[in-house]
Amino acid sequence: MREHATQTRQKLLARLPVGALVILYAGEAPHKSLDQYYRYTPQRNFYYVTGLDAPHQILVMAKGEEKTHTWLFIEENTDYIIKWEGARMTKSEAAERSGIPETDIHYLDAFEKRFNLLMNYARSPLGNPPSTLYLDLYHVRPDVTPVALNYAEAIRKNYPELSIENVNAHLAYLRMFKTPLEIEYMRDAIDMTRQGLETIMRQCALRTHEYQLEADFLHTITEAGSDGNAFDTIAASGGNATVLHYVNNRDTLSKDDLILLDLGALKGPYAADISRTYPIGGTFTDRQKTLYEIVLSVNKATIAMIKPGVTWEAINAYARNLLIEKSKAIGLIKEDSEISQYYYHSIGHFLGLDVHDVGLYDLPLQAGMVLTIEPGLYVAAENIGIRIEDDVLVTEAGAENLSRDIIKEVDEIESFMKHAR
Ligand SMILES: [Mn+2]
Repeated sequence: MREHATQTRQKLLARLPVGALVILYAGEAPHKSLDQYYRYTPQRNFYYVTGLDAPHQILVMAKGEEKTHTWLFIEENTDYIIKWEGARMTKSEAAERSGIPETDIHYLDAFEKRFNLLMNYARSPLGNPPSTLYLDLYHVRPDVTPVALNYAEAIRKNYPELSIENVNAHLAYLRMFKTPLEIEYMRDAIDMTRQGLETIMRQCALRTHEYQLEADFLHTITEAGSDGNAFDTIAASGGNATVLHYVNNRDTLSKDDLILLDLGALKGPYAADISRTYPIGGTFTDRQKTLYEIVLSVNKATIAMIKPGVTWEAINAYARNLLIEKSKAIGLIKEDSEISQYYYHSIGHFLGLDVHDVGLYDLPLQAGMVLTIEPGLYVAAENIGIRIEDDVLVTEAGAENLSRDIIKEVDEIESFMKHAR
């Protein structure tokens, strides 16, 4: 990731004006309960420009008239930390992984002094101190203060002359275009997801509850070296599958039902996001097959239209119209508008460091983007929910389905489940 992180820092600085000061925080694990904390996961924008995944670190980049300065501030090891939590990343490790020279890496207690020097008119190493502070001002909810504003509170108080801008939009733009290294990570994440789904197909006949299949998946991807689930696994059998974000997974499995699995492995911090729908007993009923084939044909036809220049609006309209046409043909609906009872989400989203990745949805597709294509049909009255989701890379020539090795044809699934044991 060193080359990659170095290049993303350069790309980001190239987009910003002279006088820009970027501060990105690695964040920390949120509190869970009493003395327990959630496991740390890197702030994706911090990871993107550093390749580092340790908490509390701070990246500072300042763009001057003639030169730029990049500093990284990291935690210092203490006897206590070494004995209780394990040694923190050293300066040389951080330099090796981020591409930031070791001489520009300091401990966190040096931050204030260095920052004040940077802001000093007479002595700033940049000549002129920066004028605009770029922070990641992503709002989790409109009424929740972005965490970067809290972290930067002292800076804002001491230097009210710094105007504040949001660096999030610049990073969101850059992150849409995946580099070959990022695509390799995502291929690995998808392949581990394939292995997990194959375990589920193998074990399905032996399992009595949804959560056992969730565990089968996590077991397989963990064994394969994954950093865990990219998001909470959806293992929704029967009518549970008509709830789009069903993650309870406590229900019993019934042989006559379908199970909808929406899950993904992480490779490092990169996500896969795949949905497959299987007959729990190993064989689709005629009715299940009819509905499944509709979703599958829309999945395949929509993937086939992906190429540079196509818009999200066009993809959404195409998939929805095809679902309408095919649902009418089997008598599921009469009027176009009725499709909303059976298909109530959009066709997909960008995928990358975040599962619902950052990006601009009004921009026509361009090579290097990775997106999901996930049509579905949810017929609550029949306890049937079907979604088939693949991860697709836009290429110069069209598109590559990165998850093409995860089987989805009816006969392939039935044959796999039949011969699995
Ligand atoms: Mn998805």
